[in-house]
Amino acid sequence: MKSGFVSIIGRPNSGKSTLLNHLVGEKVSIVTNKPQTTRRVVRGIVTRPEGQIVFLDTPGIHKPIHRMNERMMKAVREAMADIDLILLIVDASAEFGRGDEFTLDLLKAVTGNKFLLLNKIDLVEKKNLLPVIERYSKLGDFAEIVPISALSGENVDMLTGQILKYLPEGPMFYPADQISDQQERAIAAEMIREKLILLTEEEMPYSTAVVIDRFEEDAKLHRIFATIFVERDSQKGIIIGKAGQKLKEIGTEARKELESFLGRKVFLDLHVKVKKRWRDDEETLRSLGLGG
Ligand SMILES: Nc1nc2c(ncn2[C@@H]2O[C@H](COP(=O)(O)OP(=O)(O)OP(=O)(O)O)[C@@H](O)[C@H]2O)c(=O)[nH]1
Ligand SMILES: [Mg+2]
Repeated sequence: MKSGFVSIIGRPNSGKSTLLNHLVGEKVSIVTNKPQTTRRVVRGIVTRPEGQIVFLDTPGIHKPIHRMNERMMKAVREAMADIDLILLIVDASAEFGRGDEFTLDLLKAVTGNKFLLLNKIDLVEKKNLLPVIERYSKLGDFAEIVPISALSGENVDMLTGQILKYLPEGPMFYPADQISDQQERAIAAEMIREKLILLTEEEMPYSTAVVIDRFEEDAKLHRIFATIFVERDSQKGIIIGKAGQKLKEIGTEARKELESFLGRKVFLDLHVKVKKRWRDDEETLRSLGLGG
């Protein structure tokens, strides 16, 4: 049988996590309409009679300002080394820019097979895809170029078959029924962060983090206690909202999704804490799995 590791690489918001979820068939990585959602590598595992593919969803490629963002980029570089196949995913509905050039430059240093995935074709007229394909064929060395819609799933199933062709013979790395490497605790933190990002605006998605303080289960329910870190008092106020309304909304949304994921009742307790410049604080980064 075939098996291997396949990294999904691309700019923020290009649809990497959406693609991972579609490939795996379940939500294992959070998705939002705002860039820099994914902060750590998330593995999604697909097992077929022909073989096993371990996909690595990675943070979007961007210029780091904070230590946290440097760690995110380090994770991307590590996911490009020692890998069987790289899937570069680009938003075909967006203008080509310097960020795309930067991404292609990073990829140039990597030997080994690469696919180009032109994503969001549901938003693009077919005739406008050709110039994008031509441009990328000139700039990069791609074994396959595949137009897809990670959202609708167009061409995504076919992609799995194509990927398997490029993988070596190898063993199973995970049990056949395992779909992700993430522990329930980590998934809970991510689901809370997803709702936080979706329900807040401007700088908030970037300057918040979620840490699970306690994760307990008994016969009836899961009890989850989590802290949301922000950088300033004003941000704390925004997240809590008038009479605690915003925090309540975030908590309710997260709890509903956690209950359906865990298959049982959840008691969720959220606290907001100000921690100045946490994005540059090693200890906090370590507690978030972003330590150096
Ligand atoms: N119309 C359309 N939207 C898509 C498609 N794929 C992803 N999106 C949307 O694009 C946005 C970003 O998707 P993500 O999967 O979070 O993107 P990402 O590349 O993981 O982003 P980061 O984690 O921030 O790097 C979300 O609003 C998705 O719903 C697609 O094929 N078509
Ligand atoms: Mg993502």
